Amino acid sequence: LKDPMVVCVTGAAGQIAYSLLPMLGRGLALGTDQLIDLRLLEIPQAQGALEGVVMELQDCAYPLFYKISYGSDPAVLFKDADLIIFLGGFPRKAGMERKELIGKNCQIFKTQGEALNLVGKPTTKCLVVANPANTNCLALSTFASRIPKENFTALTRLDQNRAVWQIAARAKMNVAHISRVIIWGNHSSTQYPDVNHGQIATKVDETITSKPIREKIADNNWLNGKFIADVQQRGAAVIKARKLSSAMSAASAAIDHVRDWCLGTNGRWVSMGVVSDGAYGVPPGLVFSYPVVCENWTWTIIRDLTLDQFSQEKICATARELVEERRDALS
Ligand code: NAX
Repeated sequence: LKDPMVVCVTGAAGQIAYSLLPMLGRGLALGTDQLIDLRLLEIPQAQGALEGVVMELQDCAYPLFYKISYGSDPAVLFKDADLIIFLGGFPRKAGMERKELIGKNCQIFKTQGEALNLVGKPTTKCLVVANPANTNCLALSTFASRIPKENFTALTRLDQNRAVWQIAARAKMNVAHISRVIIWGNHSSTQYPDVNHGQIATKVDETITSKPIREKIADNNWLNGKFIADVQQRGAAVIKARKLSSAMSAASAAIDHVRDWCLGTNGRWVSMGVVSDGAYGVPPGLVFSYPVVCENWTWTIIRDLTLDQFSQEKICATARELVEERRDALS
């Protein structure tokens, strides 16, 4: 077994955490040989519920959880962390404006960013799930300026997984056959699920060949219309049906994101919110979802893809929304 990594999860008494922690304990994110020094952060009012979660984790008796601690002070729990998964945030209340939600969450990420700046390491890696995920991630990295910007990522893998499922179902294939589906931009309804570079693997006489998604699914009206809208609105559809927001799928996507970042994608493309260096005309500094490949805790943007006008407009629109969010968050 490898020496323990310090992994902190915020919002640890919430519903995503309840699905995520068992997957972490079973080694699905960092490998089944990686010991974990687990730290759980919650607000003071949720410490009672958190104690219950800790009791259950103890009762799961995961051998990989070498130590479990919890509390409400980020300056204690973030100390020397190797990985922090940020699930904790201020929820959207009925009648609340997006701007107000951004303001409240940015305050949380400012406080946590300042704590991280004091006690984190230059190698601490961060995944932000709490919404607005891209802009929270930007606020966090802004206030933890001692830590390289490349160490901060936001979750758009759930959107990718949703898109891949829709394509697989339409093509009557397994999700494993689908590759290179991209989520561009913000984890919001302006995100752009793009299949123009996507492939579907088909077995012909024992040989596997890949065909463009647009060849296999010839219905352009569906691909450019309902497919995009359904992926963008999937979170709302789950809330409508479940009366609760996505939790199991969000936890699973967060685990996928960490596993791929840590253990590598082996050339597979995945989508992650990462700091823009201006690639594809996106304003530098925004946390923007791009197609990337990963290896040993580094990510590299897939460059030089040809974008048609439809894609360029969609990417511009989601970048514009992120510019507005940045203004609301940091002004
Ligand atoms: P819950 O409300 O069940 O849990 C959030 C927890 O965070 C609560 O227990 C709360 O006490 C805690 N919390 C609040 N402020 C905190 C702080 N300052 N420090 C530490 N903990 C704090 O929400 P849940 O369903 O678990 O969702 C968590 C976040 O993920 C939400 O912001 C949600 O909007 C976001 N999501 C993001 C997704 C993505 O793909 N990026 C998809 C799923 C989800 O909607």
